[in-house]
Parts: sequence; C-alpha cells; structure tokens
Amino acid sequence: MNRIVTLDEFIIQKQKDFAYASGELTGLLRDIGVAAKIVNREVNKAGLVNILGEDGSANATGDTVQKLDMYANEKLIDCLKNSGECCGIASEENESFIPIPSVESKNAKYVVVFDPLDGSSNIDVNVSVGTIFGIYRRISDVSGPCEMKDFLQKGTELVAAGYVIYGTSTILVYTTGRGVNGFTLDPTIGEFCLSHKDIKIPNRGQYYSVNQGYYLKFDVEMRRYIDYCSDLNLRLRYIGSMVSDIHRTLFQGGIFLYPNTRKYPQGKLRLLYECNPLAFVVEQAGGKAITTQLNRILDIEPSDLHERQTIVIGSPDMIDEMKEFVERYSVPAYTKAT
Ligand code: AHM
Ligand code: MG
Repeated sequence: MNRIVTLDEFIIQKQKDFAYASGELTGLLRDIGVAAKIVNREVNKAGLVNILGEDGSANATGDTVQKLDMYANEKLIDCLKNSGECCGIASEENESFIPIPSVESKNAKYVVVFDPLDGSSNIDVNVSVGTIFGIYRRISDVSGPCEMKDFLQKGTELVAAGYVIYGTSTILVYTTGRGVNGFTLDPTIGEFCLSHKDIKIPNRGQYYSVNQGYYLKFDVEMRRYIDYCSDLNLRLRYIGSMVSDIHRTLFQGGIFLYPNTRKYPQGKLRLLYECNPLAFVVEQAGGKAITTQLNRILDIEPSDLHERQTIVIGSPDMIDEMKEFVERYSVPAYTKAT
C-alpha cells in the first residue's frame, strides 16, 4: 500500500527545492491549508445553521456579500495574521489591503491576495464554491509596513498560488512554480492528502465554458468562436463558479471564457484575486491564459487592487485556436478608432 503524504509533509519536503528557503513560505502555505479546513467545515454545515444567504452589505466592487463570504474572509485573515508569516493581505471582500504590524509579522517578506469564497451566488443552492489565493514576495522595505506596490505586481511575480474547491470532496490545488499538485481532504483524519500528483492539463478537451446567456453582448469575434465551439459539438459546461469550471478544465481539458460584456466592459473577473492565481496554476499545468485582447494574463501590470480583466483560459491548443479567431474576425484597430 502506498504511504499517504499529507499536505504538511509535502510542503516541508518541497522546501528544500528553494535555495535559501527560510520556511516562511512553507509556513504560509500550511496556514492557508488550516484556514481552508476551517472554511470547509462551515461550508459543509452551511445548510444546518443560519449562516446562508446575503448579509445585506456590498463588497468593494459592489456585489452583494453573502454571509459565508464574510465568514471565510474573516477566517483567512485571522489565520494569516496569526501565522506571522505575511506582512499584508488583500482580499476581494475588502476595499483596501490590510497591513500586518511587524510585531505580529516578524518582518515577514510575503503578502497574500485571495478571493475567500468565489462563486458565492451558488452557496444557497449547494453548488461548489472555492477559495483562490496568491502569494507574492514584498518589494517594499521589510523594516516598514507593506505598501500598495507589494500587491500591484504582475502575475509572473507570484511565488505560489492555488485554490481550494469545496465540492463533492474538498481539494486543495497549488503551485510554487514547479508543477501543480492536488490534495484531497480526508475528513476522517482531518488532513489534506496528496491525491493528484503533477497535474497536466490535456492539450484539448470536449468542453467549452462561458456564460452563453450573454452571447449577444459579446464582441463579434467571441460570438464567432462560440459558434465554432458549438459547430464542433463541444459540450457546454458553465457552473458559474470559476474555481469549479477551472478545476474541470484542468483535469478534463477545455476552454473557459469570460469576455467583456456591456455590463462589464473590462471583463468581470478580478485580476489579482481570480485571474492571476488561476492563470499561474493553469500555465504550470501546461495550459494558457490570455485576455480577449490576446495579452498574457500573467504579464499584465495591475493598476488597482480590484482591477477586472477579460479571461480565456484552459487547454493550450484551444487557446491558440481562439487567438486565431480573434485575429481573423476582430475589427481592425484603425477601423474602430474612426
Ligand atoms: P464572485 O467572486 O463574486 O463569486 O464572482 C465571480 C464569479 C465566478 O466564480 C464565475 O465564473 C462568475 O462570477 C460568474 O459570473 P456570471 O454569473 O456573470 O456568469
Ligand atoms: Mg470571486
């Protein structure tokens, strides 16, 4: 029988891959694992307690906040604050970043960005939701508090990123830039155990994933591409919970698109909390992630904590094909300008 490898053991084993590793990143990843277990416990019993539903407030980008979102947000912030391994946090649910005083953070050199509970509109109806996280090395001086520039780094600067999906089972998937591994929570022992080693995304898949209800609001080249997917008899799968849609895409191949619409002219999904961490994971698994303007997601210089972007992410051959469609059908820039 194969010996079980827990998340903690795996993370510690991997620490030796990094020259001069001080154990801070190791500690941080372990703390995120602990927070994920706490959030998982609440997500699982959400139907039993009066925690479901909206809490009546709106988050920094104007969306209605669900109670469980706030719970997950608080737990992640608490775990990270207490860990002493990070000097600042930026969350999709908070307007500005949260500096952690150096007494608590021991002059830590990392900042963490996260979406505590992505896909929250699905919470009330028992559909999978997830937590997305990214870790950057701070660029401001360690002797002072963290600064905005520590968070506004390109995705290429991510040191680690991943997600937790609270689904039929709870799975944590992460990368530190050396491949992608997945860990399934074994509820009987309360540990994440290595279950998906060195995940590789298929070059193509049978699924395309887009909110086709917005079809008429997409640009012509996107509509052409979606028609093409349908002509190929690809199967449409759209959960409306990005973590779940990306998780399927990672294992079964396919393409996920969230283009600009009239309501969201820059795209809906947040660069820092959703697009970058998931793009890092997918690229590390051999996939690609670009905007509908064909720029690599990880190369975008963020200008705002809550910046939104369009995204097309998934199997490499399918992304290349989508690119060709955009190049062929988009209205040339000079025509648009006149
Ligand atoms: P959230 O972070 O407020 O939950 O919003 C992000 C979610 C994604 O998980 C999902 O892909 C998308 O919003 C669904 O949006 P839409 O309902 O417009 O298709
Ligand atoms: Mg989200």
